[in-house]
Amino acid sequence: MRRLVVVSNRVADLTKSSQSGGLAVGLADSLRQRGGVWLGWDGKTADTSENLEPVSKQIGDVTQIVLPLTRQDYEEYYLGFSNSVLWPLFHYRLDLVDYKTVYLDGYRRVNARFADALMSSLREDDLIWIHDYHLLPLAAELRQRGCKQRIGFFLHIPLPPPEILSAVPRHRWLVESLLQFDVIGLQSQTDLNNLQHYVEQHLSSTMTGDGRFQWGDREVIAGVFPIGIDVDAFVEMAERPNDEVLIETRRREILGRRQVIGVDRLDYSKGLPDRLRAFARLLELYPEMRKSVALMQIATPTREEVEAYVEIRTELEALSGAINGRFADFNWTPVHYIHGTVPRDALAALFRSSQVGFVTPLRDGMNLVAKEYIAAQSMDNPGVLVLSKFAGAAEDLREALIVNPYDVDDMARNLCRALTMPLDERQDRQRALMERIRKRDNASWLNNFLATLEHSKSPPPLD
Ligand code: GDG
Repeated sequence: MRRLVVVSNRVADLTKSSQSGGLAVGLADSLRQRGGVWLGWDGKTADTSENLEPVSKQIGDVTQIVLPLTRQDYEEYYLGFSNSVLWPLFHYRLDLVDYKTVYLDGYRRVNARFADALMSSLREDDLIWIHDYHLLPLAAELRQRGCKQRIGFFLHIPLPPPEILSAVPRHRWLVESLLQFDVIGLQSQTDLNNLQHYVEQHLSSTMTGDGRFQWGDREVIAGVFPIGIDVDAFVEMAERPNDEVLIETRRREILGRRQVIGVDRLDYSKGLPDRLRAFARLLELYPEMRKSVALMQIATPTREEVEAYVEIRTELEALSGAINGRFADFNWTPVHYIHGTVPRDALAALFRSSQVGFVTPLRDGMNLVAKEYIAAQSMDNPGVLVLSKFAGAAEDLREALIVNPYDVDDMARNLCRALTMPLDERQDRQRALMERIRKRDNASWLNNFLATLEHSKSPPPLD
């Protein structure tokens, strides 16, 4: 088995266990099994005068290499090109793209530093796996430095159609850089189709049915590798009694009230304002729902230094206040809005005790919350997942109630349907969904990707 080298914007804490979530844990396990290296930013910003050399730490068979960024790198590479250009662009939000040439300069500079930091640690037969939109040009930088190893890339976010992608300056350079990878992993068939269309329209190359195409003297494989969760670990966490959640659940049961739950990073791609409006519309269209259901929305702070994130926070606070002002009674608050982070075990227990999982992103690579909500349900009395058709997860989770996140009335009607669904239908849907998330779990994502990268196989077909 070849040694694995993982590169991502941030390094995960390899000493932590399940608290940090499925992806990091799955990758860390794989690194431990094969031995390897994990390179990434440590989340700190240093003054230019400080030492910017990468720092290595040995944790068992894994070498962790962390790279500090300067404040300028952080502003241009991280807040700038990654999160004010690529993130909105790749989520189809051209209106929010804030392009500046210095951002692109910073992005290239930091990718070059990642490449410099990695080159001296590589062995001849390493497998290199690079993650996400922060590091699109990293394979190209490594190739320029003579790297011959197989390099894979996984894009965690959507890939937009060429009409959108081509709106950003230097889009051709971006995609040509991407083609320096040997394997390009995407979350959904829609994303793969978009890549195929770009390559045909702008680079005059054609992709074969099994995702292979020729680029110069190289063969590139592109494929769909839907990311999943560690189902058993999440089931176990959800089944474990959590006293605080239990007290709240009992109180709701006594009052005969149901709970709709939403959990997201506070990001404009997650469709939060229309989700809140849809909940208000439910109360408007079906007055009998008043006092019998509440929405708990957990919105975890993220990227608070980017203007668009400040705006969405203000909007949501105003909206939840307005809905509560309009509908609340002395003993019932319709929207419980939490701007904060909840421990993972409490989250699992909250999913289990909520009758509806409300997941309505405007665009999402996959959306792991949808899969976690399913894993957390009890078969005796499962809740219902209401899921946006624009989440990558919707390609697979067909037994969820699929909604249009731009259509507030459609979401309200489906919320009502979920809240009044008979037990046998809920159980049928839950059984099917559980099978689906088990089939495409964290381990199968990891193994399929690494097998494709290692053996240059075509990606396994999806059904
Ligand atoms: C990107 C792509 C893709 C959230 N709030 C809390 C908390 N979370 C956890 C959830 C879930 C994770 O964070 C969020 O994952 P998502 O997949 O929903 O979304 P992104 O963060 O946008 O992730 C996405 C993913 O990468 C993987 O490829 O699916 O499409 O955008 O695990 O449970 N966890 C805790 N407290 C919180 O308050 N503990």
